[in-house]
This record gives sequence, C-alpha cells and structure tokens, in this order.
Amino acid sequence: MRRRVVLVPVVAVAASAGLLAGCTGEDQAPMNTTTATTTTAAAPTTTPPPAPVVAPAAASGPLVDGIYTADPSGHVWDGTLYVYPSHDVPTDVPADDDGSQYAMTDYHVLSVATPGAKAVDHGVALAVGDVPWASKQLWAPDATRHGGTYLLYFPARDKAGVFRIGVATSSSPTGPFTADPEPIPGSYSIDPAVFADDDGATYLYFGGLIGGELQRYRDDRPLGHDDFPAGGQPALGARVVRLSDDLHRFAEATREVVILDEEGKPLEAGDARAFFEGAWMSKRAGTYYFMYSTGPSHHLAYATGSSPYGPFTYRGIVLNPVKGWTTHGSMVELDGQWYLLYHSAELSGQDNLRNVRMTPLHFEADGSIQTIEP
Ligand code: FUB
Repeated sequence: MRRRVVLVPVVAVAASAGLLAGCTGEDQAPMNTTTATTTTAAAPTTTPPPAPVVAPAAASGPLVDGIYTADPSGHVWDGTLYVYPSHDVPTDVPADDDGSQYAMTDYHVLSVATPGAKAVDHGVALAVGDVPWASKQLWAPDATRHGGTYLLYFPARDKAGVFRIGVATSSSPTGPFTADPEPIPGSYSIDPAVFADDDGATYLYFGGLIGGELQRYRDDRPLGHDDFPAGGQPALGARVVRLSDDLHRFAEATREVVILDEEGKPLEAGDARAFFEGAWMSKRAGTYYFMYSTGPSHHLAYATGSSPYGPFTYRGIVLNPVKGWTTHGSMVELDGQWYLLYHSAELSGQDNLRNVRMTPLHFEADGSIQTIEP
C-alpha cells in the first residue's frame, strides 16, 4: 500500500528505495494512490545487493477469478493446498498513508488440488460483522491446524481504530470460522504468520510499519505516538512469540526478529533490505527461512537462521517488485516441490485490488533461493 513515503534529497538514495519513476512495480501501472507526504522514517542508506541468479520468468495467472485476493498464506493439509488470503474489494474510502483504502470486510479460503489448476473459492469464511471486537480492515491472515481444529489468525482495527490480532476457529480448513470474543491479549500491529515447528511449539510472527502501526510500540509497550528509529539505528523488526498450548494466547513476551547483514550487524533503519511487513516463516532442511516485504524497496526478501527466534542473516531477494505498491507472500512445499504464493496488482492497475498467484520456487545447493522475476 502507499504509505508515508520517505522524501530524501539524494537521488541515488531515493532510487535505491524504489521511489523514482521506472524503479518499481509502483510505476509500472496506473495506481489509485495518494501523494508522497511526511518524512518520518529514516532514509535508505544501503544499496540493495545485486540480485542473485534469477529464475526464468515465472508465468502464473491468478489462482482464482471473480474476486480480488492478496497476502496469500499457504498450508498443505492432507495433500491439498489451502490458501488464506486477504479479500480485496473496491471501495470509496479515499486512499491515505495509513492504507484506509484497504477496506476488506471478510475472508475467503481457497484450495488448490493440483499446481497449475484454478483454485476453488470456498466463499465467506469470516466476516468483520462476526468479529465482536473488530470494526474494519481485515488484513493479511494466516492459519494453522491443531488436532482437529483449524485456527485463523487475522489483524483488524478494533472499535477504537487500533490494529489488533484475533483468532477464529473451525473444524474445517475452509471455515466458517468463529472468532474469539476479544483479540489476543497484548497483541498489536498486523500481518500474523503462524509457524508450527517440528518439536510441537507454535510461533506467531507479526508486525508492519506505518499503517501497520509497529512503530507505535517498543517491546510490547504502546508509545501512543509514532517513533521511527533514526538512520544508523537498528531497524525495527517484526515480532515473534511462542503461542500458548491452546494457541489462543501469547505464552511469553514477544521478541524482535533481528536481521543481520553479512558482517553480523543488525540492519539499520532506512536500509533497503530491512523489514517492513508481511512476515513469513518456513523451515527447510533444518534451516529457518524468514521472508518479508521490504516495503519502499518493494522486494520479498529472506534471511535464514538456526532458531525460530533468530537472529537471521539476510540472504537476498525471493521476488522482484510486482505491480502495485505492496508485496507479500508465503512459501509452501507440495508434493516435493516448493512454491511461492504472492500477489500482484497487474490486472486491476490499482494498489488495493490484487490477485494471488503461485509459482515454483527453486533452492540452490547452499540453501539460497533463486530470485523470481514476476
Ligand atoms: O492487504 C493489506 C496489507 O497490505 C497487508 O496487511 C500488508 O502486508 C500489505 O500487503
């Protein structure tokens, strides 16, 4: 989404952040956006590393026609791929830096029996009117399975207009889901991603800057105002927390997801590789892959580590900029092949009307990921 755009005097710096015409997906299609405004975040100081091996252009049509979908979270259960996306809708709500134009009101779950086939849209799985604490903006969700119960994790603005994260349950992966009466105690910000580790522990990753409000908290403490770290300070990271045994609560205080550069130093605020939103966790061959959106530089990037808590070391770009301001995705293994689920605004030409797509993901022998050109 178009949020506050960093205005900096140095052309090369602006270019590295993807803020100039011709640099990013934002510029490749006419968008329904606001204009650049306040300077609050630190300016990018680091040129993104050269892209590693680029996979052949991946052709992928929308997974489903008839509705707009975005922010896909994929899980394979009993041989079927289930996709938990946001459900984008046209709206008269004016675009602003907080992303008010992302005015989604419900969730639909998709299922994919065979890669390449069209997905099945299972209809409304949860609507904002069925969430007692929520007022609007059902943003990027995720789900997990625990015994015979499926749990949907989702952000929404509460009645006071503040983003919280809620849980809803169902006996079916496709819903309908029943929401808990209150959001997860102590939850804040957006973009929950739930990760069930091999040892039975389940973790929630979350957070998003600017419209996602992560900058209004420090170590779970609400500040009551925006506070962006200055350039040279460590970037604000996503948060990670182990969930309680019933998966409805945080079992501990949340921790920052720290991403290190090649020298082992935390990425700094303004670094074009730093976290912005859209956390995702996958585990492959014992390595934890933390994937995320870099926001103003429009990449899906990844970092790897040996613990679900991190720290993670920046490894590169999974997906080059798509059309539209936002980028957000997930990785999933189906029948021995890894796939990237992602979205693009190519069909609508509007940032807030996106389509979910799926394309093979390839790992090198050293565990690195070939960059995908959308
Ligand atoms: O879809 C609404 C928001 O846009 C998501 O929460 C972000 O990740 C971005 O994709």
